[in-house]
Amino acid sequence: MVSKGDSPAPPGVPDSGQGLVLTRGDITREAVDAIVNAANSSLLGGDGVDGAIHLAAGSGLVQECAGLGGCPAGEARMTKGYRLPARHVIHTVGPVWQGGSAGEDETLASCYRESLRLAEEAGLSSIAFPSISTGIYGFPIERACRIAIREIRAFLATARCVKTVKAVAFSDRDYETYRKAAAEGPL
Ligand code: AR6
Repeated sequence: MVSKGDSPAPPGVPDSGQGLVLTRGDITREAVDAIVNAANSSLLGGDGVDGAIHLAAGSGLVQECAGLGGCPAGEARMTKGYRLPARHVIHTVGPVWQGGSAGEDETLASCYRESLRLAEEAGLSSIAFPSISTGIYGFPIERACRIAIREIRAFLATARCVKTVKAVAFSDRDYETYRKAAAEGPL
């Protein structure tokens, strides 16, 4: 599933339900092995997708997170999914946008790589990402989508366990941005 309606999948984007899958919706509804949370370094919850994930998961999630001792930007930590349909949550901390010269691109790329590495190490096969850093943290979405798609494709090329990586856009506009970035081909 990549495109809406009957439009064909853009080049390089499989529509078999495996590989990179672009979709639009609320990530808390995704019944995958792991959803990724765009957290802050405390891992104790916040607004945006972080707030939505904690609300849907219930208080068990923040209790487990409290034992993790936080997480630096660019790294990731895994917990159980509690009341979510997803079995696990992978919490990663994106960069705060500071204009683009403060290593934001590399930190964002690291969030994708580290989250995927944890999923692979745990033997998971499906994982769903929100658009990390593009809300409250202010990272421009076009630039973030290119980085996300580049890292996901590179990872899938060698992954053994992870078969499906969903990029979940929260709005039609964000979905279109992902679709255009994916249609550009390998980035
Ligand atoms: N499902 C999918 N995507 C969502 C959802 C949802 N339910 N809700 C929001 N988004 P943000 P950040 C999208 O602000 O920029 C928190 O307070 C949203 O439209 O959630 O990484 C943390 O604790 C946007 O495209 O995360 C941190 O303090 C994307 O998710 C800070 O915000 C990310 O937006 C992290 O900021």
